[in-house]
Amino acid sequence: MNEANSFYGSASIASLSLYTSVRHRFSFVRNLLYRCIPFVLTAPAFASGKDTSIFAPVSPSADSISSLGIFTLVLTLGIFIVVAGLLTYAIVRYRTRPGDDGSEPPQIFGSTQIELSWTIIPVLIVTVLFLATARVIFAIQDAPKPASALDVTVIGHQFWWEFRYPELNIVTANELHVPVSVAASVTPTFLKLTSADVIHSFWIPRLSGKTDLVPNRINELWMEPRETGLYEGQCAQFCGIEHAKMLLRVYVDTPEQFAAWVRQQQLPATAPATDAAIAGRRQFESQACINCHSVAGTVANGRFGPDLTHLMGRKTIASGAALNTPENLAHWIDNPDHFKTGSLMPSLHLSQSQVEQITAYLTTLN
Ligand code: HEC
Ligand SMILES: [Cu+2]
Repeated sequence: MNEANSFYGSASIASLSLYTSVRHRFSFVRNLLYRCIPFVLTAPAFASGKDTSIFAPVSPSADSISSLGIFTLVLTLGIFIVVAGLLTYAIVRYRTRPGDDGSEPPQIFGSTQIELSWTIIPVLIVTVLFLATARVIFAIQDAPKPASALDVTVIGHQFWWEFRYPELNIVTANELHVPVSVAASVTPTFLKLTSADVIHSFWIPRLSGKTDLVPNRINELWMEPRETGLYEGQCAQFCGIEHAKMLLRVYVDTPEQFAAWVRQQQLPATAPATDAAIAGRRQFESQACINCHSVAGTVANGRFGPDLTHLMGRKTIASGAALNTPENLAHWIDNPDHFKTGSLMPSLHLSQSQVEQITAYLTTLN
């Protein structure tokens, strides 16, 4: 989330710089340079901002995409330097000088040599870029799937992510757990992507390329993270009013951590023990909550909202819109607009004590 902020920060510094430069037209170039300095200085900082940087890949597919990106950047930077250099040279060399007679310079017309060169060179450059890109696309798409691979189905919803592990019988939301892939245990994760409503897009820049989730269609994506940690991402397709609050969190666990997480997720929901939690469960089951949410082993089997069986195993709620604390849960149940104005969960206008009881129940769902 912070990375996203710093990104917007840098972008707005850049647009502000351009704006101020345009206003002071007299010293346009000088201003452009001065005003862009903060942006140029902060750009590497946000580009290397660990969690979402495209320049810090930790998975082979993200690696090759990143190398291709750098190759393209270097090539186009070369073109930019040549073109801008020639342009600057021409502007300085042929500027108006005192005593110019105002006559036209000699006109050169119809030089086959020049015309051929400015046709052939760009065609060659485009061909090189095309071939390099096609190579990366096919290498990623055709990568063999080892038997040890983990399968996950990702379903995009307005405005949250559903993760299903068909072989492990796990359903969770918004926070994906995958094992790290090391030489001793090669465990890439193969994702099948689809959508329950509109088009969303799955993008964890450090782990893989961006792939859309399209209704009635299954797209595929794989990642093979080599380092443990938390990797963040964001729905990359405008999918409705709360698109910007559709964050993605991928936890890359050690094989032991992942096994423990799987065991925990496979357990049925914990039975509430305290009076408040027992009353809360009764409230929960008598409200509309159960039409939209599932809690394994109870009457709640809705599919419209996130599965709540192991709600407390998640660090955030509502796709990263808020930290998963009892206070935030109470605010959320009272009125989801508190964190996410356009969320598709309605406020059920519960009383203060109903909210407290339901919160007490939800916090038992480990
Ligand atoms: C009309 C369907 C609907 C009803 C009714 C409903 N919810 Fe939700 N709920 C949702 C949706 C959709 C989301 C996901 C919102 C988002 O992130 O944009 C959600 C999210 C949540 C979350 C956050 C889960 C997470 O991991 O992000 C909790 C907790 C929750 N609801 C609890 C409740 C409780 C308790 C009730 C009953 C008082 C309830 N909901 C009623 C649809 C519903
Ligand atoms: Cu989306």
